[in-house]
Amino acid sequence: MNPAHADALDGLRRLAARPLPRVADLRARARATAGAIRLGRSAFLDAHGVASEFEYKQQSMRDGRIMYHAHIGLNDVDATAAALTAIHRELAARGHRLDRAGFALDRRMGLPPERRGRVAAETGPMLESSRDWDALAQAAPIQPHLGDFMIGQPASVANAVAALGIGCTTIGNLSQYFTFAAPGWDDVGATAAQTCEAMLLLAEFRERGVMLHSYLEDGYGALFRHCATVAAWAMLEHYLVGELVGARLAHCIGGLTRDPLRRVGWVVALQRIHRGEHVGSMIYGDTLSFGHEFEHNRALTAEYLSWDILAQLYAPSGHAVLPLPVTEAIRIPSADEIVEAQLFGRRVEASARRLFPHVDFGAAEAFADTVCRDGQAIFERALAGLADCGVDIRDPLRLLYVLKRLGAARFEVLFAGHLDKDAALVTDMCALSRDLVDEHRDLFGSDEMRARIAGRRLVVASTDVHEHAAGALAQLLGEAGASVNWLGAEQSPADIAAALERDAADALLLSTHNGMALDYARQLRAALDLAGLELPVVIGGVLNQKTASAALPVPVLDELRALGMLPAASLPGLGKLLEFKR
Ligand code: B12
Repeated sequence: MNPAHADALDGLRRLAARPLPRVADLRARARATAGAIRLGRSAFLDAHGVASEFEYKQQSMRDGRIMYHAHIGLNDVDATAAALTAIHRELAARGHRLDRAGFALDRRMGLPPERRGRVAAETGPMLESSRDWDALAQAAPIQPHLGDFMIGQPASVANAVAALGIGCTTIGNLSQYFTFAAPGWDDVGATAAQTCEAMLLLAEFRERGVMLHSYLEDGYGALFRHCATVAAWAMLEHYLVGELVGARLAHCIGGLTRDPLRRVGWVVALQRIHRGEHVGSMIYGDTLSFGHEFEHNRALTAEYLSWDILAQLYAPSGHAVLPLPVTEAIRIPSADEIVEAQLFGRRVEASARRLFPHVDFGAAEAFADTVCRDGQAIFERALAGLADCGVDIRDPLRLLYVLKRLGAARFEVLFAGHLDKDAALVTDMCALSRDLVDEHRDLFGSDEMRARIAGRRLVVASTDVHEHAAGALAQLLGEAGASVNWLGAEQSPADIAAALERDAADALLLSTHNGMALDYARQLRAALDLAGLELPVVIGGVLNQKTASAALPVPVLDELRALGMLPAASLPGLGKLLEFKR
């Protein structure tokens, strides 16, 4: 057995024994909390006379109606509520409606209120009073979807209670539990217990149509190399939530799936994984393929959205579709950009309905066959392997804890390693990272670049969950002869300063994406100064910042330069920025 394998199994045995709260106590507490909650009524539920979004989705599936989703999160709740009202008004004026809105909240919402003030502000609104929560459900008859920094974070239970109170009946996001760190918080046991208790709370409202949302590509789905492992993971979540917790699970996928036939294939595969009972939340638009050219982005939307609509005509699953605004690769969208995308989407629906009778779904079915077959084998191997290591696989809290600590890479090595040998279906995200490295290998291998960086001690890290650019950069620099210390994703300013104090470096290369570039850079500069550390800091990614004076995050390149940082627009641009004193 290879040493990495043996290590991982040893690690599992240790995790199996770590003391955790009893699920029976968490379930009793969830039941008591449920007893004290009055399920709210959103303006949407009242407008459509339904008890829950689940009921509305079933009705829409029967009527052959395509439902629409928009993801929204301006800098504060008033701007976000005003945007909802405007979107509803603009669409209604043309005879359309938006069925649901997902709120991209500020990441600090995942923390207990008393911990929120210490960390960098990020894109999206904060909800700090019941008035703020109500605004999301009453600004317009658009059903609220709360799936960011809710369940899966240290404040899971309180946020789930608030969401139920405003009539939000689809609440997430189990996948974020496995990958999204709450800034400055590292108590995995406490987050696991909060996540488990919040899921048990939703289970108490299952018969009233409440669903737990999980966006697979927010989680390990963005890190697994093989599509079959993503399918196995969906089976594991279905087992954990459906069988062990007793809640209704609504899966979402799509943001990192570029191949339209795979997008249809996943709708079919998830229905099989949920044994024909799946009512999905939304199919996320193909965000990964978006660039800075708006015409290119519109054409992309026409392509992926056609197939997402065809999938709902072919195998209705209740998933709402998401026409992405053209600004997807640049920043969070404005209300006007959302309206433009939604109207564009209705145009695409008309042509998809005409195309439908002539479309062959064979390739999509074949994709579903393969990932479900191979996924089932991985799923069974995982449960058996975990049980062999003493993990109680009937304990949802134990599974949450162990699987988060194990991580995506070790899970795939332990239970899906065989897939590396054959040309299994590699995920589109994994293929993109691999292609990025291939595309830049010659440049980083050039004499000029090697002369510049060979032998240099370089620290590479990401400030948030976005790790593919930084990961590719770390690999390219290592191959070009640098000694690379890859810290990974979700690194706080304090983590970075501590790593640099532990191991001296010649430069720091940071990737950031969440609209906190300036706040983060200021905190990092302070931490480096405090530790007396002086080194070049190159920073790339989405270099903007949420501010109180604007509704959308603003670019901050000049401000970063004023802090002595070196903003980088792309990988090739790195060479010129790295000047080392001999
Ligand atoms: C993939 C992705 C995700 C994945 C990340 C998977 C993973 N584990 O890495 C998932 C789905 C998990 C995700 C989550 C979120 N995301 Co995201 N994500 C994207 C997406 C679609 C692509 C980014 C990407 O990986 N591209 C591929 C890599 C290889 O390229 P790149 O990162 O663009 O980097 C290039 C350059 O910038 C440069 N570069 C980047 N870093 C560095 C560093 C250095 C030193 C150098 C030299 C160069 C360099 O080189 C690369 C190649 O050219 C973008 C939209 C887009 N199309 O760009 C949104 C986007 C970045 N995400 C966004 C947001 C807001 C989030 C969330 C907060 C949403 C939410 N509310 O949950 C969460 C983050 C939560 C957290 N814990 O941090 C926003 C940022 C908005 C803003 N700042 O204004 C974007 C722009 C989408 C949007 N319009 O809303 N996301």
